[in-house]
Amino acid sequence: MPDLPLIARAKQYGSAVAFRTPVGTTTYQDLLTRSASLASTLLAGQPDLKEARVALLAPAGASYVAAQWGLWRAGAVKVPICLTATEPEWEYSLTDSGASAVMADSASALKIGPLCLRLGIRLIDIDAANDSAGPLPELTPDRRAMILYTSGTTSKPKGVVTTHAHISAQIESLIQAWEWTKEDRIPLFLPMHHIHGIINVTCCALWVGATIEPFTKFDQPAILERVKADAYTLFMAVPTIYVKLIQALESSDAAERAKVVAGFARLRLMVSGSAALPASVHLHWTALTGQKLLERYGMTEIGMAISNPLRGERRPGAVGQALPGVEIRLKTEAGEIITSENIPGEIQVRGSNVFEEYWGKPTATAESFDAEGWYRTGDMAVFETGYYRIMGRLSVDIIKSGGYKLSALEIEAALLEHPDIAECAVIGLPDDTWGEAVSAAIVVKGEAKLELPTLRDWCKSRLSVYKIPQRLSVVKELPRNAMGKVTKPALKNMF
Ligand code: MLC
Ligand code: AMP
Repeated sequence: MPDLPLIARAKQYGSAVAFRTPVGTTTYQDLLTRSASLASTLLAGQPDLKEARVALLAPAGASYVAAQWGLWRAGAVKVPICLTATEPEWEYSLTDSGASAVMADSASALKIGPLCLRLGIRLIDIDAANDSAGPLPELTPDRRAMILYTSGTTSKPKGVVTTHAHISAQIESLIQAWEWTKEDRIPLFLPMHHIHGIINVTCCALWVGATIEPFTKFDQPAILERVKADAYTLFMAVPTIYVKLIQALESSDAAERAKVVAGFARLRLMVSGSAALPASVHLHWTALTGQKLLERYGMTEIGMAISNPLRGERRPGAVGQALPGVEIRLKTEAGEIITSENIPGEIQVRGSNVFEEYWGKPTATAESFDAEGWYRTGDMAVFETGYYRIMGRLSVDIIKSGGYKLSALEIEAALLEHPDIAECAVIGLPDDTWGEAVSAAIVVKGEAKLELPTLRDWCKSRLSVYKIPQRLSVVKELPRNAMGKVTKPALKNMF
């Protein structure tokens, strides 16, 4: 197998535009040339990096993809890290994955440079590297390709390992279901350390020869200008973004709103996912723009699994049916496989889309699959008149805020380092914009006083901004059961 599928396909697209920005375009050939050069820089004379882990820290765009392809072509495993993470969070991802190098754009290289120096990790400035391309290794699809850190029911994030074959399966399923073509044009404003941005937008677009317009973040005014100008055929976002767009449109003047709405109405498809899209938001968006959002369900470990149809009813509040190549079943807590409608159970998934392992955590990997190789998602759903509807999660320790999956335990561990906090418990409270808002109940030490703004300031050097508590309740004691465990459902009433 001479080339990875994404690379082999890119070779067919040659002079087609892969990335468009206000200052210019990048063709598929440019990406191939640049990635071959970066692969040589990484290889530094070795024949194959043999699954060495290489972290990637750069904003969405052509340089990011050139680096991603470069490290893949050199035989390395990509470890994307969050642009806005704190230094302790970066350090955890680098040391847990055993990264041997970090590839970063010039601005990010300045920020992460001191940490790389302290950890003895090679730092490659993507913008400066310029080696001539040398021989590249031959790679098979079963090689590990990516480790994505995901928060869960443990206090530290786990590294989700996927191979090139898993990634191809995840991409091909979406290409088929949503009928991607090379005529598609899509804005990319989601973070590049999660699958929504990496797989659903970037990899799918580049698989078919489509064009991406990258933004370093969700730059609403700039994106709306482009929507008005018919720059896109597709739009993929998390529910928080649709809520923010509704707020923005409803507060803009009628003439401006009409232009933006007309732009949205002309898109061929708008997708929502990564968190529950309230039916009210779905209906509101349709009323405003005429677009029926297509809601789908996925997870870092499995890619996308369930989707409303491209053609057919897109049901508000439901996520649809299994995607091509993905097997879904529901299982009761008692372990019975559910075969009829209207009985809730845990979603379990099987297929070539499902990840390989949690990096360095064989026990966690084994526990997440049942005896027949079905992956246990920890999400509850029910099948109703032909559509799955997500009902919630089995664990109270997982929070979804702005589309980010957060671990209550990780946030609690950080808060407990505060000198004035004796005990704490973190939960997600319903929030119209963010889905859930990170909320902390704390017991302070002695007569200490603690208020939300000071606590948030203290958190900034320890936790990414989206993990920092939005709400605080100072309590005399936390509600506990007979075993001494905090009863999180009872906590909700304390806010
Ligand atoms: C940021 N802020 C928050 C917050 N995140 N407040 C409450 N809750 C949160 N979660 C605050 C900041 O502190 C800041 O406050 C202000 O909002 C603006 O911050 P920002 O970072 O500039 O926000 P914005 O750009 O508006 O970000 C919103 C967003 C972003 C929705 C674009 O959260 C985002 O990109 N989310 C997507 C995450 C994602 O890709 N998830 C997919 C995971 S994969 P102040 O006071 O400083 O102004 C997955 C699988 C699947 O789930 O199925 O796809
Ligand atoms: P992550 O681990 O960041 O990939 O997040 C995956 C989780 O997001 C899933 O386990 C679900 O809990 C949640 N999720 C994704 N899509 C949806 C959706 N459409 N509706 C409800 N929850 C969703």
